[in-house]
Amino acid sequence: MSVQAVADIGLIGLAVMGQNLVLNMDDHGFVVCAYNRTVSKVDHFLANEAKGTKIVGAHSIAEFCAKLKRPRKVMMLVKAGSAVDDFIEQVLPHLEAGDIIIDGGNSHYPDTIRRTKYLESKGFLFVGCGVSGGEEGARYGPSMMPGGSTAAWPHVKPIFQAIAAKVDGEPCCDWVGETGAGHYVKMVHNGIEYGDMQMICEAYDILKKTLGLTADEIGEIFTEWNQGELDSYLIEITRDILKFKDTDGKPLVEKIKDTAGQKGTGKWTVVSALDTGMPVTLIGEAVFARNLSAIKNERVAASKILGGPSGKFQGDKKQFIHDVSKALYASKIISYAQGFMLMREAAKENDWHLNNAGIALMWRGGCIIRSVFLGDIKTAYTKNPELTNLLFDPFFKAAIEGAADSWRRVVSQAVLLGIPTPCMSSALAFFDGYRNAVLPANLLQAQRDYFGAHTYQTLTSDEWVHTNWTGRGGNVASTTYLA
Ligand code: NBP
Repeated sequence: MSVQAVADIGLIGLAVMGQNLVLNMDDHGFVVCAYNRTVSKVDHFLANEAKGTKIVGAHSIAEFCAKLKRPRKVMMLVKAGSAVDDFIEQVLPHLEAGDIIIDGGNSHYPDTIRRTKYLESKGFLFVGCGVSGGEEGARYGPSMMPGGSTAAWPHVKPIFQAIAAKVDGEPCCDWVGETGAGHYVKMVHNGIEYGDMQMICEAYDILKKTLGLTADEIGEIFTEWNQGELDSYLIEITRDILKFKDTDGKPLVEKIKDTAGQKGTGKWTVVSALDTGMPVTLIGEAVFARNLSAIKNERVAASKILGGPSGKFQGDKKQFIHDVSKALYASKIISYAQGFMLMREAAKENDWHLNNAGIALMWRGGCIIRSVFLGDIKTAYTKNPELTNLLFDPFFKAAIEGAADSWRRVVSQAVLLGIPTPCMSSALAFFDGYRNAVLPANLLQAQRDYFGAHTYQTLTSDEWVHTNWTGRGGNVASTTYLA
C-alpha cells in the first residue's frame, strides 16, 4: 500500500524543543509528521501531548519521508554534533533533488557551512536555523535565525514566520544569509546573552557591596529599571529571582553557590572574535568571569591570603543607583556594538550578506536577550543599513555620551572598593580606546621592531621600515605578515 504525502513538514527529534515546535506548527495549521530515533517516543507523543491534533507520526525514516509533501522539508531538533550528520545520511536515500533539510539545533556554524556545501553539491537544499527561547519559546513563539541555501527560504518562510514570536505584528524570523550565517548569528546571540547576564550580575554586586542593599531592595530597583531603557526579559527575570523566597522566607538567590556553568556558545563567540581579530572584549570578559567563578576553592583560599581596600562608599545613594543603571546601559550599548562588529567581519570573511536590522528584529522578541533596546537597534539599522558602527548612530551616540559620566563614576567606585566589574570596566576601556585617534601602539611597534626586526610604518608613509635600534643587530628586516 502506498503511503500518502500528507505533511507540510517533518520533524525529527521529539525532546523538549522538537515536541514544542511540532505543537506550535500544528497550532498554526500545518500538518507535521513526527519521528524520533527511539521510535516508542513517537507513539507516546501521539497518544499524549499530540492527542486530538492533526499531527501524524512515522515508525521508520522511509515512512517519514514518504509522508512529506514536495519539496520535502525535514527539520531536525536533535543533539548537536554527529547525530545531525547521522540523520542526514539516513534521510538522503529517501529524498530527491530540491528537497530541504533543516537543522534547528545549536550546531556550531563551521559544521553548518560544511553541511550546506555538501548537500548543495548533491542537489539538496540545507538550512541551519538558530532557535532561541527555550521550551516556552518553541511552544508559543521562538526567535528563529535561518541561513543556508537561499533557494530554500521561500519554501520554509511561511511556516517559520507563522510559528515565530511577533513584535508589533512582525515575526522575529527572517532570512539571515548564506551557508552558516543563521547558526553564526545564533552563536553571537548567545555570546551577547553571556554579556547581558554578567553585566546584570555586576550591577547587583555593586549595589549589594557598595550600598549594603538586600536582595529585596535590589529587586525593587530592578522593577523600576524594567520600566525604562533597560526593559528586557533578563532584567524582568532578575527582578523575580531577587524577590523569590525560600521556604524559610530568606532570598533563595543568596543560598546558591557562586560557580557558573556554561555550554560553550559564549566561548565559540570569543574564539571567532579572536580568529577574525575583532575586539569583542565584553563577551570575552563574561566568559572569563564564569571561568573565574568556577574555581571557587582556589578563590576561597585566595580570599584568606590576599587583602584589598577597606574603604566605604561616601557618596549620594540615590545618585549612585541612577549611575549604576547608566553604567549598565552604556556597557550594554558597547556589547551590542561589538557583537555587530563581529558579525560584520564574519560576513566579510564568509561572503554573507547580513541584514542587521533584520537580526535586531529577530532578537527583539522570543529569545533570552529580547528587549526594548533591540527595537532601538533595529531603528538605527533601518535608517542606515550601511551603518559602520552602532555608536555612530545619533541615538546611540547621544545615549552613551549621556551615560558616560555615571559609567565612569561606577567603574571608579568599584575599583576603589575592590569590587570586580570585568564587563563594565572592559566596556569603558574599549569605548576610550575606540574613540581615541591615537593609541600607544606606536611604542608597541617600536618594541616589536627592536627585538624582532618586525618593521613599522611612520605617520607620514605606508612604507615598512626597520631601524637598527642598538647598533649591534644587522639591517635585515623580518617578513611582514599578519598572524
Ligand atoms: P536534546 O539536545 O536533549 O536532544 C534530544 C534528541 O536528540 C532526542 O530526539 C534524541 O533521541 C536525539 N539524539 C541524541 Br540525544 N543522540 C542522538 C544520536 N546519536 N542520533 C540520533 N538522535 C540522537 O534535545 P533538546 O533539548 O530538545 O534540544 C534539541 C536541539 O535544540 C539541540 O541541538 C539543542 O542544543 C537545541 N536547543 C535547545 C534549547 C533548550 O532550551 N533545550 C534551546 C535552543 C536550542 P532519543 O530520544 O532517541 O534519545
